[in-house]
Amino acid sequence: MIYVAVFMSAASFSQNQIAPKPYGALPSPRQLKWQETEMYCIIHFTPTTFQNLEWGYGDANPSIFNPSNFSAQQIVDAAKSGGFMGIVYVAKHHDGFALWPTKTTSYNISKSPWKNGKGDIVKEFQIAAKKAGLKFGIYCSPWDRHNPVYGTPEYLTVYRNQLKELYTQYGDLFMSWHDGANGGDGFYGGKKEKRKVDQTTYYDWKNTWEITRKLQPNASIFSDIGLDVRWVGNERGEGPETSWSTIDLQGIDGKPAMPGSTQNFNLGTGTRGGKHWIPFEGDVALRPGWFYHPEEDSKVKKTAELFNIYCSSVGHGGALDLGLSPTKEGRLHPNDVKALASFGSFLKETFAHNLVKEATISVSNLRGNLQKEFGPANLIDDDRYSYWATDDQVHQASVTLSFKEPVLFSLIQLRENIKLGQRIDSVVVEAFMNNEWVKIAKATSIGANKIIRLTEPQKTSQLRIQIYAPVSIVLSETGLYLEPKIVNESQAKEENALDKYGWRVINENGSTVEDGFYAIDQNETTVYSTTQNSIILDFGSELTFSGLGYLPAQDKSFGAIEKYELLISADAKHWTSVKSGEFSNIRSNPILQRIILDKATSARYVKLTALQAVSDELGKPNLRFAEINVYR
Ligand code: FUL
Repeated sequence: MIYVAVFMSAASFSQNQIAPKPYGALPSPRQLKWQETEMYCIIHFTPTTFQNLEWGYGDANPSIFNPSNFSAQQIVDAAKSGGFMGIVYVAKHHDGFALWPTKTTSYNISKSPWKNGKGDIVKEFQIAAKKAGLKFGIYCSPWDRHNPVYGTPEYLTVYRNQLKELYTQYGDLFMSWHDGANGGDGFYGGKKEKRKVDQTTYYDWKNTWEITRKLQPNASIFSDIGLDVRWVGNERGEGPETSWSTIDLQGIDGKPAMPGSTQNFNLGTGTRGGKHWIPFEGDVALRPGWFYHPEEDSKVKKTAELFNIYCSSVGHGGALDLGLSPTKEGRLHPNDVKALASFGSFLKETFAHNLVKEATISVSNLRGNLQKEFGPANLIDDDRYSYWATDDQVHQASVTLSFKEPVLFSLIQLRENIKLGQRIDSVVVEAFMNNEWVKIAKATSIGANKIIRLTEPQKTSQLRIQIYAPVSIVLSETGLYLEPKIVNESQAKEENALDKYGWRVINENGSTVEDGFYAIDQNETTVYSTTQNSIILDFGSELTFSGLGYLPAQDKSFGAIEKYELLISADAKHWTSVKSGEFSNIRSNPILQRIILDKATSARYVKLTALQAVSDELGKPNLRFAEINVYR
């Protein structure tokens, strides 16, 4: 008996002299590099910019692509001023127009008048990124609404050849970005039809991504399910508080999980102990849409909003991918440049001074008693791979920070050394106040980075972090910061929107729909839900207007109109159609949609009808409106 005990403690003693064994799924070296990048920008600048659309149909004449004053450097430098470390350029969007002189399709930049057909925008971004010291990545849309062979096996060869060109002519890429939006209406060489593809098989991703691995081994592959980086499930850039870097993926209808056909209920949260290491990217545009629209000049996100997004993307263990949209001129609008620079200096100011560096740090357990290898000094050395660790048998431990003078803080930052896996289940943060320990925050899924943002700054001279894990604890960095106050950032209002006094929502027989009010109450959080496939507004008397704004419900995308028809009437009986079209990308990014009429019109009644809408899980077609605006 005694012998066994001695033997065991000798065994654990020696185990604790060396690094803890890794736990669960682990990141690859490629993913570690991606994780360190933390913030990058994705740039949409294609003929779609010149059409003022979000999704080009694939029919734009290449002659419209002719920026008058393009500067990749202006755009990249603005991204850099925002603290971003890389850029991803959309070399081909869904409209199928290649922004580099490709051999794979004649629908490319050499057919545009820009630089007399000798230009190469991908090259210009690559060079500008290099000059600014930023990483470079590429997005090449699998869906191609122009290509006549899209939907046939021949297209896969075209797409793979496009990737091969992009992988061999533009240096080392840090990301290869693949979109999940796929198959549907398009120009397709003039056929103008709908082409459906089976996303689980059509792109043969397994072999397609072999090309990426072979030609760009350092490029992290992003798609809605990975391979290296997963989509977070929304285009607001927000990851939930609990967001594990590990995940188990499930396909739809019993098919294997593939881009565009994966259950996305756990894309945000991941899976604790999941089989794959695939952290999330939060993608969101600096403006409401991914492409530049002059009418959104006053809707550029400001520092407060960007910092919220930062905290729930980078601060929830993912990365922030911010969409930038150059104007037709080929530069970022001054409002965007200003927003990026202000955000960048806010971040610098916020994280300039880590208060923990002033603290005495004590820990409740120290692995093998080895100060240098596993001691708490590693928690403040700005090295995300050095760490404090506990003995193998200690799965619950605390770090206590003691300050000479009370400190004021509002952000608590923690990092694990993810080379050893995502080990920590949760943490509880306590402050010593009025002679007792008071719980002030808790968190789960620490991973590469966790920012706990307090609702109010707290002041204390002692702070304790209780940590819980199923294995020995490995914590790499601890930070305490005070978020500076942001002043003078007003929220932009919809310009040109008419006053809605006296309006009502009616049904086909003219009677008032009581809760229709929610669609015209100037409140974007209240929702009017209807089983009808239209909303009808009665202005009370004839009104002259030039367009209509439609904001779908913001909580979930179901009930959003994907294809619409707008009609007007003088008597709510006889209707005239004034415009129809698609609300591109509304499923993923349910932002305000504007229908601008070719010329102003007058009517007492207006009807917005859904020709196609996003149905809910049960296939119900309810339409859900957050707000309708009408423009003068
Ligand atoms: C989406 C696309 O459909 C959008 O147009 C945009 O490119 C965004 C980044 O990804 O899914």
